[in-house]
Parts: sequence; structure tokens; C-alpha cells
Amino acid sequence: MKKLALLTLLLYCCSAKAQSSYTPTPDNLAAREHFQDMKFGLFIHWGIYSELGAGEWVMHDKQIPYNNYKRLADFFYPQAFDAKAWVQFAKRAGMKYITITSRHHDGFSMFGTKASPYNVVDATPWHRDPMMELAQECQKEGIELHFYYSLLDWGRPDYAFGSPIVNGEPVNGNWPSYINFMKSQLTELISNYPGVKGIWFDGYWERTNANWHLDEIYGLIHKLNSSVLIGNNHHEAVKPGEDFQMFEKDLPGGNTTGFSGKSQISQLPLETCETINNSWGFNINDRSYKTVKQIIQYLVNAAGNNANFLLNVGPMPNGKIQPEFADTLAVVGNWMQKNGESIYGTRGGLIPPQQWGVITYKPHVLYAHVLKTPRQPYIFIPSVEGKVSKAVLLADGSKLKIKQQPEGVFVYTDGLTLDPVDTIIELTTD
Ligand code: JFZ
Repeated sequence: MKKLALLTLLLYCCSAKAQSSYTPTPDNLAAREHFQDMKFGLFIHWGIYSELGAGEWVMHDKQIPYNNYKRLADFFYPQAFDAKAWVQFAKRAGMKYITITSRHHDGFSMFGTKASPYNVVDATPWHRDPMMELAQECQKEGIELHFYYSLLDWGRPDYAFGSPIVNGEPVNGNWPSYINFMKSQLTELISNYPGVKGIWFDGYWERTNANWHLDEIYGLIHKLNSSVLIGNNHHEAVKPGEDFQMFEKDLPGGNTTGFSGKSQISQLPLETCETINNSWGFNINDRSYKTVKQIIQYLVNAAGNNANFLLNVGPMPNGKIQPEFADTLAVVGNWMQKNGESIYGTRGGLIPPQQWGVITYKPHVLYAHVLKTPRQPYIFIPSVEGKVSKAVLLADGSKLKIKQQPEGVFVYTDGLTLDPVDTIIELTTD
């Protein structure tokens, strides 16, 4: 009898644990591969905050009371919004997917939702659903769509921003009500919007001691569509139910921002996000635009570290993307047209980054991206598998001198005019 009780207890423990473990379906695994192949995505922060031209944190930063901030909805009329233009903007830049803020920390839903009247269709004079227009356009143009979704909400009474957390719940709020609200919205986002392939959660870090019911939330999403990829910007180790891992403003393993200290690199697909200036949402006074070279090298470094690069723009309140961003990204797009084979569909990280740059690869091809002038008149690529039968410059196909040894391959770069952005050397192995 005792033995049976023990067995039952053991079984119970295992099954309880099994609930929080997660086995991705074959179509989810395929979606992860495809996600990694895409490599370059467009991040968009756009909401009623855009009207103030001071970033998406303006309500919090300027301490605008919620009821005053809400008025921004009354003035939201983005007369120049054109989903087609945004999708073409992404395509022109060589991007394969778009991740857009469906709801940010201000709590305003940028999609038509039955879960709250505080949304773009019901609360603005515009009465249109930009998430639907974008989803339809993305589907037409073969661009993947992911939704950013904030767990943090500065305005809802059931969230009770600022409330102490006791037993995993805000004492002044109504946590079950808030969790249910999010579930309703996520159900709408997954079920009603065509072709949505991912959810990018954010805001967890504001309440690390709350019970976010992630098991239920992730379980719900995967039940609605098992191939939807879930990521969470919680800056911690990945949790069961997540399908990719993100790094904000840092390459995997880096921690320049101090955000990523607790997030060791997982085996999941990786994504790193950065913004084109210093702001996520439209900031009228931010002119610190990144250069073409910075963006390309960020993308190449991400690929070399086996990560996607999600590059952010904050469109203006009229719905247009500023011309400075379009100009820069058109040049990036030209570069991708010429050099994309060394980025799209590749993987990285097998051979670690070197002093001179990074290595991406496909079956039987290595791409050495020389981003910095090598210290020696050659580059050394350690631990190359297989015999190298050919080494050429990707730019013009010209042959390069190499020497292969058991510990790696030397490619001689003396006499070469290096490209200040990226000199790509293609090695074919058997
Ligand atoms: C978050 C958002 O707050 C921000 O508005 C933007 O959407 C960005 C992509 O994600 O930014 C963060 C997240 C976490 C920290 C700081 C900024 N953090 O842990 O300190």
C-alpha cells in the first residue's frame, strides 16, 4: 500500500511538472527554422504616443495622468497611413518580417478589440484597424507578421500599476480579471488576424514577482495555433513554452545595456533588436540616426552570432515613416540584394566571432565577413570542417590564396582592397 502511495505521488509530481514543460509541434519547429532563415525584420513602435513625438514612454516620463493621456485617442487621425507603403518599406530594405506594437505599456490597443473600448477602432475618429490592414497586406506580399504585446499596463485598474505585489498579485488590482483580459486579446490577435506568426511579449520585467500565468497564456496561444512563435523580453533564461529568445539592444551574450545579465543563451532561435536612432516610438528631437555601415554591421554581427536582427522605426503620427529612415534603409536594401546570400538562410555561431569579423554558413559554404582590418595580412578561420576547394570574394568572384591546416584555414588578404563595410569571402567545402 505504501509503495502504491509513493508511486501515485511520484506520478503526480511528474505529471504536474509535465504541464509546465512544452514539446513544440513539427509545424512549430518548421516555423522556427523559417524564422531563422529570414534573418532581418522591421520592428515598428506606433501608437497614440506617437502624436507627442517624445517616444512611447511619454505618458510615464512626463507623468501625464491617464485620463489626460486618453485624449490623445480623440486626436488620432493618421491620414497618411498606408499599410502597403510600410510593407514596401520593409521589402525594399531586404526585411522578411514585421513585428509591430499591437498594444504598448500605455494600454491603448492599436487593433479592433472587444475586450476594451480603449482601442484604435472605437476610441479614435479614424475608426480603422491598422493591424488588420497590415496583416492583410503582409499576407499578400509574403511578409511575416508578429505582434508585440505588452504585459505591463499603466492605466487599467485591474493591473493597478504601482501596487505592491503579494502572493503573486497586485493587492489593489484584480489580477484574474487582467489575466483574462490579456487572454481575450491574444485570442483575437491569433484568431482574427490572418497570417500572424509570432507574439513578442514585453513588460514582464516590471513585475518579476507576479504570477503571470505564462503557462496558461502560452498554452492558449499554442492551442489556437501551434506554429505561432512566442518570445518574451523578460531578460531572464528562456521559460517553457517559448520558441525564440530575444536580446534587447545587445548581441546574444553581450550585456552593454545591463538588461541581459540573467539571460544565458539558449538553444532556441535568437533575435536581437535595436532601433534606428535612440528611440523606439517616434521622437521628433532624436537625430542620432545610425549610419548604413552601422546597420549592416549590426545585421552581419547578429547573423554571425546566429541571431536575427529586428531593426526598429517609430513612424510619425500621420502614419508616415520619416524620409531619413527610408533613405538609409534603401541603401541597406541594395546591399542585401547583392550580398543577401551570405545572410539569408545562413546560421552562425559554430565558429566564434574573430578579431576581424564573423562567419556565417550554409551546407558546404562558409562566408567570412571581414568587418575590421585584420591585424595580420591574412585572416584565420579556426576549425573548418571538410576540405576547402574554393575561396573567392563574393563581390566579384576573384580567387583568393588560402592555406588549410588541421586547426583551420588561412585566407591571405594582402593586396586586397577591403570594403569598409564588409568584405565577404566565400569558402566552398566538400
Ligand atoms: C521595452 C519597452 O519598455 C520599450 O518601450 C520598447 O518597447 C522596448 C523594445 O522594450 O524596453 C525595455 C525593456 C526592459 C528594460 C528596459 C527597457 N529593462 O529591463 O530595464
